[in-house]
Amino acid sequence: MAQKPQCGLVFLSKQIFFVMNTPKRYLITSALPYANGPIHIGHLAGVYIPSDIYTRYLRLKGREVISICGSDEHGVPITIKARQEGVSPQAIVDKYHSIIKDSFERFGIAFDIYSRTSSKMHYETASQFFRKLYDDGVFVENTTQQYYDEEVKQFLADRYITGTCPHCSNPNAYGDQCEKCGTSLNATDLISPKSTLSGSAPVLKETKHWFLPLDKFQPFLEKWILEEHKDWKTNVFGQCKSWFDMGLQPRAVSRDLDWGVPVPVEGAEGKVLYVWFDAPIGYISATRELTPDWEKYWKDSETRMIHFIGKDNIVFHCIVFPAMLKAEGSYILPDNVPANEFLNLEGDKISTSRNWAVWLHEYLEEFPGKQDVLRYTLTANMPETKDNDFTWKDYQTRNNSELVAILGNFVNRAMVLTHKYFEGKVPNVDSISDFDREILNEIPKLKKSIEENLESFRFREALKELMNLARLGNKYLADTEPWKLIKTEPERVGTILNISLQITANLAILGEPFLPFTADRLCKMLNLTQTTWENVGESVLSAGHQLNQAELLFDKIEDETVEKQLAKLQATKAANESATKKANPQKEEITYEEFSKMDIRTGTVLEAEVVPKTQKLLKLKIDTGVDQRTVVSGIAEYFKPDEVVGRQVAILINLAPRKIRGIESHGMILMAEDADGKLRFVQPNESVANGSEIK
Ligand code: B3M
Ligand code: ZN
Repeated sequence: MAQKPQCGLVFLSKQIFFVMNTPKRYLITSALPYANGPIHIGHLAGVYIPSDIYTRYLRLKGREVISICGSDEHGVPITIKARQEGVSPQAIVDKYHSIIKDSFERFGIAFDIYSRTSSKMHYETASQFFRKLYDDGVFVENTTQQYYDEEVKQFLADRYITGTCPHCSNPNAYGDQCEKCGTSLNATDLISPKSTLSGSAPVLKETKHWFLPLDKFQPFLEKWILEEHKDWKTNVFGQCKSWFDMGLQPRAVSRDLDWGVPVPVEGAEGKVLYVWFDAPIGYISATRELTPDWEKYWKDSETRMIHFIGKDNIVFHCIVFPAMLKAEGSYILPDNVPANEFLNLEGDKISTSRNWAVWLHEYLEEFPGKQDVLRYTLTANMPETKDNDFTWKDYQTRNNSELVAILGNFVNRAMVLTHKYFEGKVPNVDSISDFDREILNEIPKLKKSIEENLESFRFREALKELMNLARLGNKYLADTEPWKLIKTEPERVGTILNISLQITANLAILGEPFLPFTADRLCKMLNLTQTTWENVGESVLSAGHQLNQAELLFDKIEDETVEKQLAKLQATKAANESATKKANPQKEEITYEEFSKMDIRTGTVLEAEVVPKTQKLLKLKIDTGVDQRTVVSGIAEYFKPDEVVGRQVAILINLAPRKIRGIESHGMILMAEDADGKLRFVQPNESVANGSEIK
């Protein structure tokens, strides 16, 4: 099992050296996203941005590190989606695996491999892993009563069944887990269970499964976590402790499903590995695909394994998977599992089913070249210790007030002034003033603070320190005002700009884990190739070094951009609401003859005014193509007069005239009324001659 790298105190000649046995190598895993939908900002803030920052940081430090991820392609979430879309599970995972993989690549998430659990390598690896535990007698074979849906003739596992959580009373807990309190469940734990396939109350039916006896692993797991990993994040440590307090229960690691890795045991036809047994093994199979040296990552105690996940996956990565690895006997265990909490969107929980999300693949299309703006905003708001919220207003503010005004502004001034006064060459340092020294001394301090924060998975703090370096640069230029000295003290200006360019170069190196696209552009502008963590300091660029052309790193995001995104979300909300509202039942049937009596035409509104002393009525003058006539219409709550003048409408012209508030109304405008009573015009999709007959 992995020995934690110990801080050794070595007393040598009265000096104390901290000898931190830096791990020989790192194995970074990121939760395998279910291939039943695209990636959204909640996934990014919870798992993939922290994982990517940490991995990039280790690479910059020259550490040996691999970053593993891939699509989680089994399990009931996939088969439910397939059933919804009327296609095969394979079609679903093929579709979303490529969308997810492509969007990660375009967003700069730099995995070493992004694999998938429907791969042959995974089937082989997962089957071997299960078989080893089976042959070693680790599993408890048990025939138990499982919930069965008699209407669809299917056992109900995981998300095929829902009910009330016995621990937190969440009414929408699943058969394997309650997402609200995180507790892992057996379907039979649910109160008033219901099939999500037919909606019916399921019956209990006998079936055989293999159970991982987590109860037997509790003493080991408690010692391993509660004594040896007190350094784990409070939210993680606390969840694990609560499960220990409840007492771990045996968990079935097989399912009666036709989609998944078949249970490699005689007499197990129709049974597959439980997705949460199979998926974490996906980390291993992906590593096997990546390198023939995979065992040095998974079986060498000098490797430090870190799992990046969301809080709903803590039980599987801190309890179930470590028990599996311990039982198998040849694997290391995770050294840390820095799970993040959840990100909400505009104050509401992100939801795939309600389409309440900012989808990564859509963001990349709508905001080309702005990957780092989203990376920056999500890191600044990362839900590291508690749920947090993403708003488009904050996205705009972070971009305009921080990226543009602080980072972009400083870099641009340093670059432009050097081109203006020194032909784009790094100037010589003349003499260093006390103030210069004060500024330069801040660089190693900020570097150290960024390091310490990243080593402790405090990404928000680390990012703040990076921006403090940009603030330092801005302050330095504002206080020294080189533009005022160029005529009288050009050597002083040279020193000021040299120091400003060293700060810029440090921003390029230190910023790479957080803002890789910006760092790349900065390096190109600076013509900087040496960018390891050790290069950070006060003389990254030598005097005389030729810079490339300057360009603006960020541009302002206007209010219209935010309004467009908010309108998109409002439309989603409206669609959700109307989808959940039932339409009125059909009216009594009529014959074609009865319908053909109605004379419906296209017309154009010529004039409109509110009927005095009413809230709902507009008096309209309409050109029906047959004549011009007055119609009184109850649409004033939804449309102002100037919004309807000139609009083409559908009008029933042979309706008997009626007096409304003393006005004779000749006809009726056809409107669509939604479940909330809101009215919308029914109109031709392109303008046609007035009087055209609607049939
Ligand atoms: N597919 C992600 C989720 O629960 C799950 C992670 C598997 S990591 C092995 O949304
Ligand atoms: Zn619960």
